[in-house]
Amino acid sequence: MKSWAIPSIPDLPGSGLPLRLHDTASGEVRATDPGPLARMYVCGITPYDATHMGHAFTYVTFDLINRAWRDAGHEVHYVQNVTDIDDPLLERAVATGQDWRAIADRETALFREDMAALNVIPPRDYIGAVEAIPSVANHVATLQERGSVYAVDSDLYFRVRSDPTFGSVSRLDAAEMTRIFGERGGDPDRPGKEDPLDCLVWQSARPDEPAWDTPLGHGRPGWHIECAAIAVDHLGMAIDVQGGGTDLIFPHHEMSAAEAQVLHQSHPFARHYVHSAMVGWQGHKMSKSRGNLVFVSTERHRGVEPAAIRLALLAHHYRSEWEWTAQGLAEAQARLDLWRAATGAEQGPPADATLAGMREALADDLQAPAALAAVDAWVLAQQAGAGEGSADPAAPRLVRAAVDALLGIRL
Ligand code: 5CA
Ligand code: ZN
Repeated sequence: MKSWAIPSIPDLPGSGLPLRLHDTASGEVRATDPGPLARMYVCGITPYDATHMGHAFTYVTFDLINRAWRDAGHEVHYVQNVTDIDDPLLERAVATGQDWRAIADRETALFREDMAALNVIPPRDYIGAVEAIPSVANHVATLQERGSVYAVDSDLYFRVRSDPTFGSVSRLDAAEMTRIFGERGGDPDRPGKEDPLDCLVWQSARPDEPAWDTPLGHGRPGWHIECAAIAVDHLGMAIDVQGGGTDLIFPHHEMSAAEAQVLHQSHPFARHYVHSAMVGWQGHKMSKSRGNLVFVSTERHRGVEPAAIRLALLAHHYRSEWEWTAQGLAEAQARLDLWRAATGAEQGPPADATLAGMREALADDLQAPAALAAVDAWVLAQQAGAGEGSADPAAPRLVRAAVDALLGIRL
């Protein structure tokens, strides 16, 4: 699939620090240790509605990882999917009388626009579920050869316990997994399953639903195998980061890791499982199914600057839950104006320590609020005319470049 335009990223003097990130599977903040090429897979949207602030928070979080690795001298191979065929999309098509493909195309186009406006570095490979169907079918056939697949009626299920490490991403017990599985698109109670947690890898064609011809028969892929297939095809195993929001920890990331590990007979699928917290609005998690949404595009179209939206998102650490508010956006706009004025000045206090402080904050599990505080401190000092004697004409430019390269905010 077409991705979106690559933003220019200014070069900074020196180099960023090794990035430490929280890993859901170990429950610890640990150093990432990518080679020259860092490899990251982040779960993409299901395009049946527009990008909301929760999505934006998640993709900006992983954009910070991308930028921190680049600053530390790594190249980044970033892959993202689009779930352009799945139940919610078909349900929306039926409810609104539109063609499911038209909805997916339109919402994916809007997502690209939103991401470009938010200055998010695009994935190198942006892959739709539909275009991945031949590969998914191949991988399911391999799982069959490994004895990890069985049929229920004419649908195919993956035996999750064929991965001896199943459960190690979410670290939930079986009862907890079964409960959550039922709530998040799974079918623990379907008669004929060997284990309630086994997950669908291939669904045979249903009347009035789209289906594709493959060696597995006429049908469509299950959700988890889509991401497992796309990730291993483009990145291989032991990728540096598998990412998404916390709502994907179980079942999605548990299942796709298990499938990839059985496919490749190796462990782990990912060295870090990184999850961003849920953004709420008016007391509830923002979700398409609940309908309590603030869309990036609606805000843009009413004249809100995308950089202010991004700065409002960055005011929160990626692992704390928070609520989108008009006040948070207004504060971000005010901060942006202040930063612009200060970095537009002809001189300012030396900024080497500011750059170092931003790098330290981001390398420490993406402490974006602390990185913003480091910029705020320089801006305040600049405005107060601090250190007039030692004022540096290159400092405002350096702060502007650091804010652009590391935070993705163009002043
Ligand atoms: N297509 C699947 C992933 S393969 C999917 O979950 N799509 S989605 O459109 O529902 O969500 C896209 C991304 O946004 C996921 O990483 C999800 O975890 C994240 N996300 C969804 N809602 C929120 C929210 N309220 N706050 C933060 N992130 C969210
Ligand atoms: Zn996914």
